[in-house]
Amino acid sequence: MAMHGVLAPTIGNEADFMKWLKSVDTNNDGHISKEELQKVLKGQKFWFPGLRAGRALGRADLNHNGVIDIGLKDEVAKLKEYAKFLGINIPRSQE
Ligand SMILES: [Ca+2]
Repeated sequence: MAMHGVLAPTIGNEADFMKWLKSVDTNNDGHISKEELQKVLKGQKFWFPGLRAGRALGRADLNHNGVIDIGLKDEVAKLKEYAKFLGINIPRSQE
């Protein structure tokens, strides 16, 4: 995989990703809504955050309830895949 030096997005391990997901879930309801995802993308200066958030949901919302369920491994795995694809920064914990 090609690296882009300091601009390479960081994707932490499973625990880091779960921690990040919980920080994205600003109302702590155990789900990631399109709006919450959109906020993150906007914060990281992505273009078309609404469109991308919608796409992320389209890929990761496997049971079609309109949100990403943090408790569902498969939905979390799909979202992680898409986050990696987009290049979203997931802070790595310092160990
Ligand atoms: Ca879902």
